[in-house]
Amino acid sequence: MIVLALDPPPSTDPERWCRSILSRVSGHPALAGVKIGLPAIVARGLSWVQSVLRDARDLLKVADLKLADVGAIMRIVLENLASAGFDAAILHAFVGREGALDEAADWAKSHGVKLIAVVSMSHPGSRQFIDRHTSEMVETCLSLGFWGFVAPATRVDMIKLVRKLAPSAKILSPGVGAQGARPGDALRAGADYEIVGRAITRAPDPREAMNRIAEEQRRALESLNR
Ligand code: BMP
Repeated sequence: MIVLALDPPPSTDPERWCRSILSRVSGHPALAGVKIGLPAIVARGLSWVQSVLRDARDLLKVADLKLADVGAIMRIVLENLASAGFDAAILHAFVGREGALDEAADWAKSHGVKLIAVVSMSHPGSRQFIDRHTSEMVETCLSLGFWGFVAPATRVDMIKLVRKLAPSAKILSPGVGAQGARPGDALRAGADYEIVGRAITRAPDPREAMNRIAEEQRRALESLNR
């Protein structure tokens, strides 16, 4: 399953770019969700996002601002994101429970927004600080009722660790394609979704690229069941 990262390149019109990609991949059976983050929102604000998300209908709609602030501020941002039509939001777990994650979790619970915590990242530098605390961050976020975790397709040992600690949470794994991870490897390690951006959005034919990635995912999972 694929969560498509819609990160418009600079000097494009983000709305037209997102609509054009979505129109090419919409209805694909492997497409489970879309993720919109800083590249799109910094370029043009939030107002246009609402109509794009409306077109995404029953897909998971993830806001990726990787929030890392005090609780009161994260609640304001979450409220704006929910009003724009997002049903899930990504937060950094390293800000800790008290006065930050706990307040965000309270707000999200009462407004039906799914929270997803970053507990390990796809770039090598994640090992320097973040990965040293992955287990504690997973435990804290689980106790606060977080819906899911971001763990990297580029280091499947981290996915396995998160899956062991959180058997029924969702795991979303970036790093497939442009960052070097092979489609399907994260799913085999226990992820629910592979986050894919440029390998699809910058391909000459995004639908064909999605077909190819979905087929690789299928084959990887099939080999697991053999
Ligand atoms: P791409 O497939 O083009 O490399 O895009 C990956 C997407 O996943 C980007 O939107 C990026 O912000 C996000 N991401 C990541 O690459 N690594 C992480 O550890 C966490 C992310 O959210």
